Amino acid sequence: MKKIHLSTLAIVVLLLQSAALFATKRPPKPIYPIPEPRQVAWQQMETYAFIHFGTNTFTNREWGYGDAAPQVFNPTRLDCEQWVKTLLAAGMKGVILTAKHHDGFCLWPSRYTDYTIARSPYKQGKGDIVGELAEACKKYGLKFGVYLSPWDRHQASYGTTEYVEYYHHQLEELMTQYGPVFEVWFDGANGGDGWYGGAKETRKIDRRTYYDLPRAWSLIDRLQPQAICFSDGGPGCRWVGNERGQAGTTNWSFLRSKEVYPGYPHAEELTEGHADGDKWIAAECDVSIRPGWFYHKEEDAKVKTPDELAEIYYASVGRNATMLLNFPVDKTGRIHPTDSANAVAFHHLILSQQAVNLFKDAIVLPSCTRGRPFLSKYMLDDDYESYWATPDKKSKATLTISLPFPKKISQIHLQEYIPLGQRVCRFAIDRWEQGQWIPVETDEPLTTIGYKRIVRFQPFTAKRLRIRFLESRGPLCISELKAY
Ligand code: FUL
Repeated sequence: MKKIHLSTLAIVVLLLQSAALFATKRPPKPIYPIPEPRQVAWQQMETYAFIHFGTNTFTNREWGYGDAAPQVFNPTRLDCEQWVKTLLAAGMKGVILTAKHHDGFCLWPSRYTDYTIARSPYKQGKGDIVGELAEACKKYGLKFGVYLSPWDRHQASYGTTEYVEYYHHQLEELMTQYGPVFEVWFDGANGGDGWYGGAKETRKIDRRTYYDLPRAWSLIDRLQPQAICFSDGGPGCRWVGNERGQAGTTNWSFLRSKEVYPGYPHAEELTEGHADGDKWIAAECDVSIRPGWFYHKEEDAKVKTPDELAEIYYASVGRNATMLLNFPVDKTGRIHPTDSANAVAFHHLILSQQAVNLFKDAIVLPSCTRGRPFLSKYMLDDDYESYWATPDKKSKATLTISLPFPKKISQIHLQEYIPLGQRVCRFAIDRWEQGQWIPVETDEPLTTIGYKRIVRFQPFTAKRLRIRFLESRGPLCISELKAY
């Protein structure tokens, strides 16, 4: 009798245990700050392009003083479809155009000034390059964005409240006339000397308050709710603190948002983000394919090579940032053949380096798991929305990866499921060799992961590897794990 009773109990316990094991678990609680869905969608673009084009292209300058005659703007073979096709072939997912740079000249016929393309010879004053590019983007499936320089060295009213109204009106034109916009660029270079309607003087503004940027951001939220606003301190994404395309090897997607503003003097902090930041503001790496942002014939032999561009990709996309690659359109109105050839070759180089995921048929054994549907196999399914997670109290864990046969590996990709926050602070990779675990020597320290971390090393051949998550802000949520 007693015996029967015990075995019944054992069966009940067993049933309860397996029920617990197979029961659907709740996802880990988010760890704040977390991104908005539009910030996740933006980061998933990974690489997109900048186009710097304007009077500077024709006057051979980087910063126009604001006094160039509109007649100098005279592209003879302009073709926005050539830009878009080139950018798509270079793997770019979007393009941001300098609708207005610091010189104040507008590439669209703004109602609020006559310092525009309407007074240029281009299409006898009937052109609208913002519109033509937006159209070409729509036709070929590239996302479209704009750069509207807050600093304007042409306008006489610059420095007064009248100019601020002018600026907001122009922003409204751009946000209403050209269809969906994915990003709006608020440059940090601000104030200083300029033509200012002939005054030719130096004007200083308070970078924190002058432009009333919160108003601009709420206008964009209302008219283009999917758009990301770039500035040194966000709110959508932040400057990475340099124009070399280099994110920090440690790169948090957070900032202490009240401290950072356009023109923030401690740019080096933006390279790593603020580990204790209160807002999700991920980094964007803006970098030009040439030394300058605008076209200069003397830089025709200084176009970055495919290898140099690949290094930038690994230092930006590979370190939890996006890569914003600038193409200086030339005087004819086209992307120069060298820039186009190198950018396309760069894209093919990356594709060839990441052609076959060597972990595709791996068996990944986690030291712990949260249970269904957060199993380790979801790191291998190429679906960002599914992920492996650890139980609530487990912020350290090990993944042991077994391959069906030895493979030569030179990079490992890790992606956190960022809708629940950025968590990992430190991790390590080992390979199994002659009966023991040997630490893999990596090109850079293994600290943060975020949306994507690409770890590169001297290629080695292995059948078993191990990833140790050593420190995290909470339970782990890893969405993708790949090797090439
Ligand atoms: C800077 C500007 O001053 C440069 O001319 C360029 O537009 C670059 C992307 O941002 O702050």
